[in-house]
Amino acid sequence: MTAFGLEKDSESAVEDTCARGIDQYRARGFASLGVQFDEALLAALRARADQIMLEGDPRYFFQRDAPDGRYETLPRGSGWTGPGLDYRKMEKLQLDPLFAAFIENPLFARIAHEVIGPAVALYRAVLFTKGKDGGTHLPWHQDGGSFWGLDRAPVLQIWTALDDAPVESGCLELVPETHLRGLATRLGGVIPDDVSCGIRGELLPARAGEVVLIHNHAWHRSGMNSTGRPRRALTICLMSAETRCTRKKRTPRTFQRLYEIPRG
Ligand SMILES: O=C(O)CCC(=O)C(=O)O
Repeated sequence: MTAFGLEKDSESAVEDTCARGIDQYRARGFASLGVQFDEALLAALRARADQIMLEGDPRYFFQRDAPDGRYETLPRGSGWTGPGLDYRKMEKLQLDPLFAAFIENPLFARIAHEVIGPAVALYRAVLFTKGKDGGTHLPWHQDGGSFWGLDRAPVLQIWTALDDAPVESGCLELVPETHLRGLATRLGGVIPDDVSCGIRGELLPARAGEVVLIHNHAWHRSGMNSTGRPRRALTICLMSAETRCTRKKRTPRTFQRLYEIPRG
């Protein structure tokens, strides 16, 4: 294990994994890099995620599961509503020192520099949880569009399973090559039923510590969890540090720089 809990592979093996993964991500819209982090680190991240959900903290964004597991009935705008492990989404995890150190790991830095370039910023760091009681169905969606309020489209998300995520836990499902078609709607987000038309994708069960690269425009979704165990995953969205927030009604957001390359 390394300081970042990376599984220790030779430098050339890491390079091969990244190169193959990035090629596949570019061609298909997603790619698994296999298990990259060890259990001690994952256990610490899971414990911290649970602690944040149980204690609450106004700096983070929280969204609790829908009582009936339906995306349409998700509570919106309520934030943290008391201790519980059934928050399906928790954002701004870059504010937590443990998650912040994890996000800065050298594997993610290498991928970000290769895909985006030397100047990288973070759009969001989100924990998606499917609680032991089932979680919420997440419909087909794309992560972008005018709703995101940016002057250019981010294209790279790095998803890491903190628990095993077998098919029955509501694993990721993605439709290959959909990232090549751009956005289904100008607004982005959920893909209307008359556009997705009952399409099925590729199920991507993952083991704890597995890393998946996801193009923001790749159609993806995830189902309910029937394992009786939580299924947590951290996803970070990265973009060029030149990206600007276009929102007008509130102060434009600024974005944290990551993976800065020392000068000289
Ligand atoms: O983990 C999930 O179920 C959803 C992940 C997702 O939608 C994302 O990373 O953008």
